[in-house]
Amino acid sequence: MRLLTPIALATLMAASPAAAGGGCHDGEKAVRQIFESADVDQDGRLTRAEYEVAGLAHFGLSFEQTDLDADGAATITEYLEIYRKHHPPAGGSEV
Ligand SMILES: [Ca+2]
Ligand SMILES: [Ca+2]
Repeated sequence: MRLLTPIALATLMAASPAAAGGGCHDGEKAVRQIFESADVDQDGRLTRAEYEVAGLAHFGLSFEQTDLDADGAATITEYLEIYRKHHPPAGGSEV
């Protein structure tokens, strides 16, 4: 089973540069790990089926919200972009 636990997802949502203590890479590392766990066929793209099987709806986003370019699959690039929107670099200038 590759279902993600609510704890893992809560960790992802709660991860912040300050809490991680090691810079923003720890949070992005967690995003990658979750993405790779959900990407069952490991083709680098999360389809709607993979998204639903992994229970990523608990992430708080719909599949459509993670598929930023609406090409039918979410990539790690899209996930990291979403993560960065939620967790802007501490001390960085707001855009
Ligand atoms: Ca896949
Ligand atoms: Ca996409």
